[in-house]
Amino acid sequence: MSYYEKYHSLEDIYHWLNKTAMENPDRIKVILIGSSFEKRPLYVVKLSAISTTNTNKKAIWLDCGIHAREWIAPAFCLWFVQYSLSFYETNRDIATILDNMDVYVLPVMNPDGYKYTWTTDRMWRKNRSTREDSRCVGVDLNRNFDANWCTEGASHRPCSEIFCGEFPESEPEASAVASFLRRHKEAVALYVSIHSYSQMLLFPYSCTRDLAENHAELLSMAKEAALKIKRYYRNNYKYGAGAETIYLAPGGSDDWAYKLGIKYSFTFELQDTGRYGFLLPPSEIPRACNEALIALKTIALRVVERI
Ligand code: 0X9
Ligand code: ZN
Repeated sequence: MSYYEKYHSLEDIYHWLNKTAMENPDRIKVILIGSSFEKRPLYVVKLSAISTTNTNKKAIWLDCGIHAREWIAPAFCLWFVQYSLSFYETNRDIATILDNMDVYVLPVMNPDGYKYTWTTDRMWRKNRSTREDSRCVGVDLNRNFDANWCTEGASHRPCSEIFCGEFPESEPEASAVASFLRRHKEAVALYVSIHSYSQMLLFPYSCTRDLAENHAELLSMAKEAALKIKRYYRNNYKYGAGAETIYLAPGGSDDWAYKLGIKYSFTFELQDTGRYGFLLPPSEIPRACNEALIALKTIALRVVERI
């Protein structure tokens, strides 16, 4: 069984990152974008084609593990990096994507929460920030972004699983990602955030029932990706605007990135639909990741045509 068919502890993932960067110095750069509440580093892997002479290259942003218990998400980020490194020479789709776009990958956006799911509480969702006025720990990082922040679908109560935090970007993890994207917003053409579970390909908005300005285009991209998953893996993924397809949930990273001007913005909810839920067995990692990969490739190729 390969390294990528298992779940890995946070320490393992940091080690993997270091090793992968050392072994691929011409393809990978590691960028420190900030640190977590408990002061763990937030590393982004910048993945590029070898011969990058084009300095105005567009980019894809991919983050995994905003929610601590969704272990398949970091597993997918690792899977994606490995796949891109291994198949650049032989897979035309991945070559087309990397020849036209760099990919910024944040494998674990919530390292403190992820660590906590390995040591103490497997079902932890939020980050691990503390506050003076409450004994409850953690903010839902996907309610902490500045997109109709803390309206219906989020909570001001620190003990809630969907606590939005004191103010938008109050959390160092959300603020590090938002600052990086603000600095790179001219380059980043596609934003993708990986979650689980429920098998959905979501796009803005989730923070309002209004339709995104390019709703029809996002819908057709998500539909094509879902059809590919169906054709290759015989699995059903729902797709649509977040507010209609899953629920109203303001303050999410996808809506915020969209409002920043990244017109192609998606949240993927990977396997399954509830049999194992967050406890997806390692034996299911390859299929879950391959499904997400084909969806990501499909959408990224459509974005390449438009940039
Ligand atoms: O509620 C969420 O944050 C996501 N679902 S999960 O079960 N992984 O927690 C859905 C996110 C959809 N996008 C936004 N709400 N912006
Ligand atoms: Zn999630």
